[in-house]
Amino acid sequence: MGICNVTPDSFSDGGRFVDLEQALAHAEAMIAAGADAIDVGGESTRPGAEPVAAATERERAVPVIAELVRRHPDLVVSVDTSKPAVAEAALAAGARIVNDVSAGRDPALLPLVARSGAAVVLMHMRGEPRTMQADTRYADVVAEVHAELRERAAAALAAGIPAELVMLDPGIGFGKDSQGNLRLLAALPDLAALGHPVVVGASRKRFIGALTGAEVGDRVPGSLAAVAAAVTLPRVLLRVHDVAETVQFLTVLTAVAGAA
Ligand code: HH2
Repeated sequence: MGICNVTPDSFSDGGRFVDLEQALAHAEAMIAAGADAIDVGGESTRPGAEPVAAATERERAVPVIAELVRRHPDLVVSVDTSKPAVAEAALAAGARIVNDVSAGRDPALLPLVARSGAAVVLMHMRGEPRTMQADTRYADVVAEVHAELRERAAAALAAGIPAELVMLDPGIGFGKDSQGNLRLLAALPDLAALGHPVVVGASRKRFIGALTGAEVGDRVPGSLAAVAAAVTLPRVLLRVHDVAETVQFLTVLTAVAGAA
């Protein structure tokens, strides 16, 4: 799933795709490179980011979604939002996934997704983006994140979303330190054992810089290492910035596995 941030302030590509044509050209390049899905977001959730109004987020994201759906009827388009008003407009425009970094914190979101027949990504985050890195201590990060996701998945099922349409994401970088992120990546098989598809978004994130010293634009190799940690899962959606590099990496990895 390629990332299309229609925002002025995203951490790795903020400001590059703020208008409709730029965002579409970026999405088209990712589709040509082999993306199966595109995640369109109109609000940055990087550490320290300020929230934006629903109307602003909707005006940024929905025209891009509508045009992608019109041009590529088979493409899975996802909307990266926590706001029911934005999700509703995106679903009406043809989005098939609501990617919610707050895991359905707004009580209107899960029933809305259930009514639409779309899928939902429930991502773990501690607090909110503005403050989430203030306290990254856990007694047991894996146990706590997985327990919370299990509880949110139960809420999604109770709202009427079928289990195969409820995807779980440990929220790499969302209120976790580098060691916490690494432990969550190492524990992905345990997350998958909860019985839902898993989503992993480690692309270009800060823990890669902390480990290697690489600046945000130079983190493709580290991002691919995180992909390697996720790709053995039975059902996984990889949220990435660098689609061509990821597809090449997965093509060779899969070919070698197939030749064994
Ligand atoms: N990470 C970001 C945003 N949305 N959604 C899911 N499911 N998982 C993630 O790990 C995730 C996410 C943050 O990355 P990015 O979109 O590149 O930056 P920003 O939030 O600054 O727009």
